Amino acid sequence: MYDTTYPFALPPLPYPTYAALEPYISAETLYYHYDRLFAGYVNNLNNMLSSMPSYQNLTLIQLLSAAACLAGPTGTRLCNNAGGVYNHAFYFDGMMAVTSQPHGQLLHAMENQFGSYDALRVAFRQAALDRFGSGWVWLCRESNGLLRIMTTPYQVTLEGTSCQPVLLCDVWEHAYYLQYKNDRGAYVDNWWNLVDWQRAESYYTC
Ligand code: MN3
Repeated sequence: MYDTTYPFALPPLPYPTYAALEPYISAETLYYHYDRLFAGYVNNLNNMLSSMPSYQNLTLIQLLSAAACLAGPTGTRLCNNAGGVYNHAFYFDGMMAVTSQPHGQLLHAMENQFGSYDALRVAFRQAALDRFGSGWVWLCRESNGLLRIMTTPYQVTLEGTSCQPVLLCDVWEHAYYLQYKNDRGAYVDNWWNLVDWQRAESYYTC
């Protein structure tokens, strides 16, 4: 949905059922996260743009750039809502109901830079725990081809940076609290079972 324009539509759930990601993400968590939180960002963005006709022909990616140039509360709201839609779309698209393993050039890069896939997960988990409050943990590719783990607060994206997103984990409490309570680390550890490595590889190599 990154290249679509106003009015934005909530994409169909990219899994067969709300229970498809269990036991790693419960049906209740997924339902509230997708149908309430993600849908809420889509609705808020559409409501905001309904009175901003000059922005209605911009894609989601273009809106993020435009938001960065808009000063004041309107820029902040546009950044929060467009970022919330972009980040949730990337997060949900990046998971699937079948467990797979990293492979190809992405696995090779992980092993070269971090020593192993396991070592990368340790570093990623630490980054997730170090992200104070609400935010996101990214595995991204720098312009020189190197992998990097980054975190962003609130609904900040990587647009405007030199990093190409490869993987994205939502570490806002709403992503795990119903099931994991305050144990963000356990949620992140289990989240790896849901990563769509085919998609991650395609983002890494594109
Ligand atoms: Mn979320």
